[in-house]
Amino acid sequence: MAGVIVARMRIRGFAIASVTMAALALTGCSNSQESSTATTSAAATTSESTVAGTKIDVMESEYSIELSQQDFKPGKYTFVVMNHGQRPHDLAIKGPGIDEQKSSTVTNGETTELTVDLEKGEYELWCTVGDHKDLGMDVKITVA
Ligand SMILES: [Cu+2]
Repeated sequence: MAGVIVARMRIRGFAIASVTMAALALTGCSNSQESSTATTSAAATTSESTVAGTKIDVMESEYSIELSQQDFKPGKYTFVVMNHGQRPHDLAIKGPGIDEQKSSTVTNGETTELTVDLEKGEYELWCTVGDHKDLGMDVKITVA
């Protein structure tokens, strides 16, 4: 019997805690917190486009992908893709924890960024435009 009572008290205590947290969350959204919340998200967006984590320069042209770094440790990386070629290119990546992510497509002289979290393992980076991958825009990196 005592066990049942303790269980009920725990459930009730949990319910109260949940309601309190929900109320706090609501208050936070609708009150003076709003401006600081907006500021925080704006700052996060800015730092992301400024380059989150380790910056890797990626030179793309017909038909190759060159990385400024070959050794990778687990962590956050931003691939800054520069199109030095004449045709449009992009950068896609897949590997542990990443099904497939890709940057926007850029034309000659343009840059685009792709931020990812790399885990230990092997990743493939390639260009998804046309048959560029088969033509040589395909590299593999190992995160160790
Ligand atoms: Cu390409």
